[in-house]
Amino acid sequence: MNVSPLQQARYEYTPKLPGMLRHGISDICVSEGEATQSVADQEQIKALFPNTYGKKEITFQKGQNTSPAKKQVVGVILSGGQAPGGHNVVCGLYDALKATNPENVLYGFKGGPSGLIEDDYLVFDDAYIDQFRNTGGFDIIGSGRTKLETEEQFEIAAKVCAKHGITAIVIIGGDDSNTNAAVLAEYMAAHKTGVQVIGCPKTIDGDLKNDDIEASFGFDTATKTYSELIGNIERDCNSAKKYWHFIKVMGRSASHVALECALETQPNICLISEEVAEKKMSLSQIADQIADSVEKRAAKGMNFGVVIIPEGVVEFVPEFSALIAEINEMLAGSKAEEFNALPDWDAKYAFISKRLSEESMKVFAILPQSIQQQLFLDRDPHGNVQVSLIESEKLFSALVGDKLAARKAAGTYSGKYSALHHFFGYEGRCAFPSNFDADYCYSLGYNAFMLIQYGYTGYLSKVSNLSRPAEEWVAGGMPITKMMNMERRHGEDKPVIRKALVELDGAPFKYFEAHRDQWAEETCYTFPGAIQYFGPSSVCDLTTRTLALEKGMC
Ligand code: FBP
Repeated sequence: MNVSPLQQARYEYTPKLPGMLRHGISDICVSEGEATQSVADQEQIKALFPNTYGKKEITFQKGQNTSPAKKQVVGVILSGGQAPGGHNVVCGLYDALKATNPENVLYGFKGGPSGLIEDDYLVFDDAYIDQFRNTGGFDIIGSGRTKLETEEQFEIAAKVCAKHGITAIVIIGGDDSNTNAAVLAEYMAAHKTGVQVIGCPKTIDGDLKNDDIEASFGFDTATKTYSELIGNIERDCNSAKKYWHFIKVMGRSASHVALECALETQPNICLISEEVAEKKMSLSQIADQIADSVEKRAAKGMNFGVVIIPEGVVEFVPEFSALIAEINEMLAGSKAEEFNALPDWDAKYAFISKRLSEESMKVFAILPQSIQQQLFLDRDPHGNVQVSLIESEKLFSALVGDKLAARKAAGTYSGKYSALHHFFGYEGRCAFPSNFDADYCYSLGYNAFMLIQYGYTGYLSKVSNLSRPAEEWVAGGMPITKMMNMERRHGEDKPVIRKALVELDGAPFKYFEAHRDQWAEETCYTFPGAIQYFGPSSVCDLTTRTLALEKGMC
């Protein structure tokens, strides 16, 4: 197989383990901490997880390995969106499993959780795994978004495990997948299947974090990749001095990705969805905020700039969410057919204007026609508007254009405004993992096996102290139930891991807030450049500004 020089060099990279895992398998012992409680709704969560609730936090240490010498057959699943480093979780898991006993076996279920249900798998060996070390992507076994959540699926999963003699399943996924890992662990324990379930925290969105999990893997590499591209655009923008660039970045609901990129590149504007929701901002207010920056910069002769927009922002604009809810209602059931049968956009517009409330019609009316039409074209299997597909970068640039035209007419603005659009999402999800993600992921996988070997189930592989050098990282495990609370989902109260949104009183947002007025008016761009894999540790091993600020390191 032909490989690039970097790919070859990355195959040879040795990921750094936490100091406590570096002494060899026979010298890793376990230290149990206090019994845990869920973050909220303790009685309800305890009742739902009678076999896995209240377990102790554990930490690994240097010392005699006392785990039972049992042959392990482990199955691993990659769940949800790709995130750089997933391959290294599998590699770390494989290496620890084989170092413990060469007879141990690792199955990889293909295409996400459905692979387990459909019994679609491969068995890893050295030659296969070595092609994926320190590389991006999830193509080692593929990923998928099927949810493992029903009793029927669990029953099939238990049968598949019994068929192969599987002793443990490792689920690498986000908040939903790890919630389901906890439910599966409880099922396996309640039915005395002997199958343990361990989760690993993944998502570029950065929204699986809490008091125990400092960062989800992939966030570091994805944000570094986007920040490199944004920095390059800023340079271009400051060279040509003729465009306003509107850049949407991934992050389905939380704005951690946008905020981290802003901290890395100091754009003129970065919207933060959580702030938009908190201040109940309207589309018009947001457009005014951006137009103010355009106007101030134009007054200084700078008809250019960069705006970062988080993918999920429109869902956080209250008037927009209300509009979406009305449209979903308007086209529910057979009404969609009536709408689709209308001959042209004018007829459809008349249909819409008769049915929307006055407030929603006002919002609808200010949208560019392409966005109005998008709201009726791209619908999910339930017939709902797919908000994530809305081109919000184009929406906001058009709204800003309208604001500036009005200001020009009023004589308060006389600059030039020409907008370009970008969406950075898939570009970052399969990049070669940064050294941080390569090390963190390998450690998570290695650690997951140690949890299995010591008999734990319903735990999330936990590696902490991440803002320090890897030598000082702390490896262990946390019961997933500790991170759970009850939330209303699809009309039912469900136990879930709480999604971490950007905290407006947290250090990363506070830093951004303290500097953004200056960034909006002046040109303060910073250029992070490409991820560096080889070179001084001060350049290659740096993690995110978000983590550094959260830990008071800068
Ligand atoms: P996960 O939450 O599964 O990690 O995925 C996050 C994400 O990358 C979002 O940022 C993005 O909105 C979404 O996946 C895109 O999903 P898809 O790959 O299905 O297009």
